[in-house]
Order: sequence, then C-alpha cells, then structure tokens
Amino acid sequence: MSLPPGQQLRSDFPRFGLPPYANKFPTQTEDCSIIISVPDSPPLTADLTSAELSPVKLVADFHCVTTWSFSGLEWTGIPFADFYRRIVEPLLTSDASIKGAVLSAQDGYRTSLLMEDLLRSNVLLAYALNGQPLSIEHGAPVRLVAPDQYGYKNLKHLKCIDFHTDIPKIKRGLRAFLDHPRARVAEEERGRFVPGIILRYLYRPMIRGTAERFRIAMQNDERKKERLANERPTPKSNEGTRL
Ligand SMILES: Nc1nc2c(c(=O)[nH]1)N[C@H]1C(S)=C(S)[C@@H](COP(=O)(O)O)O[C@H]1N2
Ligand SMILES: [Mo]
Repeated sequence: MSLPPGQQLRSDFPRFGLPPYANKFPTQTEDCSIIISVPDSPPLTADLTSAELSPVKLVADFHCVTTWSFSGLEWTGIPFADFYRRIVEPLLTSDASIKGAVLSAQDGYRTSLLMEDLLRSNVLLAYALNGQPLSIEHGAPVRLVAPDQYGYKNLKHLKCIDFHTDIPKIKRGLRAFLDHPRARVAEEERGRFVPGIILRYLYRPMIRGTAERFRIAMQNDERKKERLANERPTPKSNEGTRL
C-alpha cells in the first residue's frame, strides 16, 4: 500500500488531537443533530437521521498531520454534499455564493474548510465506525470525515456548522501559523507557511507523548464516570431516607 508523502503506518487508531483538548469531552453523545447557520437566516437544527438523508459506508485511511496514518476505517454517515444540497442550499436567501464553513465541536475545538474540499464525494458527516456508533474516542456522536484532509480538519463531536460567503479565518497566532486553509494530504499542506517536508520532522517526535496523554485522559474520564455512577444513590435508597 502506498501512503501519502511523509506518512507512516500505525498499527492502532489512537484517540488524538491538540494537547489542550485531551481532557475535554463531549457533554452529549447520543443526539445526531447539528446546528447550521447561513448568512441572513436564523440558525436551524438538522437531524442527520432524518429520512430524507440516506447514509452510506466509506472505507478510508486517516492521516494525522504529525505523520501517523491508519488504514482501512469503515465509516457510516451522510455524504456532506447530499446534506448540503438537501438541507443547507434551500436556506440560502441571497445569491452570494458560499465559499467556506466553520465547524465547531462540543469540546470547544473549531476548524474551517473550503466548500470545494467539503463537497468532495468522500466527505461524510459520520456517526458510526466499523459498524458501531462512534465512540467518545473517535468523535461521538457525529464527526466530519474528510480523508483527503489531515486529521485536524476531521472535527470530532460536531455541534455547529456556520457557512460563509468569504473564506473564514478563525485561528490566530501560532494556531493560524499551523493551520493550512486546505490541509490536503496529497500536497503535504501540513501548515500555512512552513513547507510540509520540514514540519514532518518537527511533528514526528510529538506523536508518542500526545497519544499517551489522550489515552490517559480518556481512562481518567472513564474512571470518574464510574465513580460518579457508584456514588449516586439508587432511587430505592432515596426512598428509604425520606421521612
Ligand atoms: N473536537 C475535536 N476534534 C478533533 C480534534 C480535537 O482535539 N477535538 N483533534 C483533531 C486531530 S489533530 C486529529 S489527528 C483527529 C484525531 O482523531 P481520532 O481521535 O479519532 O484519532 O481529530 C481531529 N479532530
Ligand atoms: Mo492530528
């Protein structure tokens, strides 16, 4: 199998991301609806499980900007282009054309994408992975899957999509520097100003520690939930204490 430039295959698919998000988790993991907004209209909630949207399966590889890749993930979800044509386009009032979107997640993570990248046929709003509902690790309840873009555009725990007539620029400082507006894997667009071939070597040493940090944070969160579940009095014992 040939990998994109600078990528190396991993044997597992880790929970991963920018370190500040390691300890942030979605508050809601069941409801597959997202809030969408277009210029000059109030926001609207769209349910991805609605009958007018037909889910598809897509087998794709996943490429993180730090150079790890994982091969052969089977996602289930709604093709982004179908969602856009059926749900978003009918809301557009002005004839100004939509050029990009900002995606926001339940953990506070945000990213922007160009419409030409979002409307590719292999982009999904995914809610299942390998036949199971998305786990918290991999983006429950809904995530973007854009296999031609680096992982950092594949936003997990998707909450809102805001469509814009200009190309949205949402990151400042170092984040802006590291965020390429397109982040195409095939072109090695890892960052905005530094060539991808250089960033490869800067990012690669960060993989092990980041994966470990995300793994431990997940483990701690699971333990915390378990503890809370055990501490919570059952309805029966509640009754007993009532006078
Ligand atoms: N909400 C959210 N989405 C996110 C991130 C994040 O920290 N929070 N990290 C991004 C990065 S950098 C990567 S590599 C992938 C990792 O996806 P995974 O955890 O399913 O492997 O999620 C992307 N989407
Ligand atoms: Mo990443």
